[in-house]
Amino acid sequence: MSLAEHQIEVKQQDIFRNEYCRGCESPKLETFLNLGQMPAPNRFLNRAELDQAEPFYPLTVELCNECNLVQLGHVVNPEILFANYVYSPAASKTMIRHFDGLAQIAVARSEAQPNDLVVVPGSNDGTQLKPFSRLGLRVLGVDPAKNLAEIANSEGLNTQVSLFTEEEAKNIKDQHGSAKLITATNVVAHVHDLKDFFKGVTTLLDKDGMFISEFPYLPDLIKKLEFDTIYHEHLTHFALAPYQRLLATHGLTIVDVEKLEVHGGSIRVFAKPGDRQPSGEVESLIATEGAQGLNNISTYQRFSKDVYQVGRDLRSLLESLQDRNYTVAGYGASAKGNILTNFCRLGPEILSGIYDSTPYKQGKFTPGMHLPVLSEGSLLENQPEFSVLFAWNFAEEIISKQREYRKRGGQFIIPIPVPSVVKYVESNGKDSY
Ligand code: DWN
Repeated sequence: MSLAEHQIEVKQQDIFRNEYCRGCESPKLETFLNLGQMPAPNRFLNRAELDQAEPFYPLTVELCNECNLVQLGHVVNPEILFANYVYSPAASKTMIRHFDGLAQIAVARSEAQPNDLVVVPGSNDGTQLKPFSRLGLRVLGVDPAKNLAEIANSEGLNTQVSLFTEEEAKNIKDQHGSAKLITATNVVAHVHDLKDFFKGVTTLLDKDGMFISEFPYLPDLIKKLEFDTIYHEHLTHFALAPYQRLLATHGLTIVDVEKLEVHGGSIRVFAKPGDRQPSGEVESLIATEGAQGLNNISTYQRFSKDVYQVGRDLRSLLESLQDRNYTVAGYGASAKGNILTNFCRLGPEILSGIYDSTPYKQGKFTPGMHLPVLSEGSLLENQPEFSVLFAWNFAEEIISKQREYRKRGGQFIIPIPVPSVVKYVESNGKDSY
């Protein structure tokens, strides 16, 4: 079946063209990258669905020439993307540790007291709620994914099934009072109607409360060519300057910012209602962004050229291994992996399958390329000579965990920014690479 035959006519209500900047509402949007037609990145298929047509959506990226916000050119209906959601941060010890640390810092910085309310939009399966609950706060999760909210509620982590909107914020405030703390990690980038979202934040947040948000940091994406993190769930890719401007329109001041390693480089932004003095870190990060040319379309045009080169380099590396009759698999059936495999057309003729720890994904097939998702446990049984790390953000955790695979000769490949076989040294029992 050709790709064209494969793609069903996308229904009008499933996608629309983003005509105005979702930060400043300017119409001056300029497309700088086109990743082609892409399936929803987390829409894994059962075997019975493989011969059914599959929706693909245009994936283009634009720069607002007014406020320099980077955003997708099309919005896919969030119902399609998030109603039954398979991403769970609990799949990684790295993320569990990360959210424990966030809770400690958030409580310290907001001076939240036991029994104060913390609300977590995009609370997923409750992994982010647990540490706040252990610290004695009243927790409330808000997430549109019914399947994930059920997991959180089954563990006594109060979660409502909805998007976080101004209306929901009013209902929450009526029922639970104002929130001392609102934390949104890997959420703000997923929201189309940011005005409604931030009206919700300012409605619900206590006048002396704190709003803490975390998201992948655009300068890292550009610098490390992390184009596989561009997909329909991520409507916006924030640098600090346009984010500061967006929050200011809602009466929120960014008082501090922290750079993070997670997800290929993120930032943690601390904001409070009203006029406040930003820290020196806020000012210096914004100055650095200007120096990196993030307000200049030529920076993004160069990025786009580099993206296509990386795609070609990855495909030719894998084809060269295939020509030498090596078996090559993928490791980590991540959303970004589904972007890479579709962008580079890496189908079952190149990859033998993708190993993954997520029970829900195992036995299914990846969107678009229909690669079988295999259990992590079967890696040693099958012992592919090479495994492409599509979960490169967890490279250390995965490479350390798969010591026996490596001892038997298995090698990992990091796909971006330079597709390469990972060379690691074992010294005094510790692997480093
Ligand atoms: O913003 C988002 C980021 C935070 O997470 C979401 N919109 C979607 C999601 O993106 P992703 O699917 O690329 O996320 P991950 O967590 O990077 O995906 C990692 C994949 O690797 C998961 O399917 C789990 C798997 N994994 C594994 O098989 N063995 C992960 C670890 C740590 C492992 O040891």
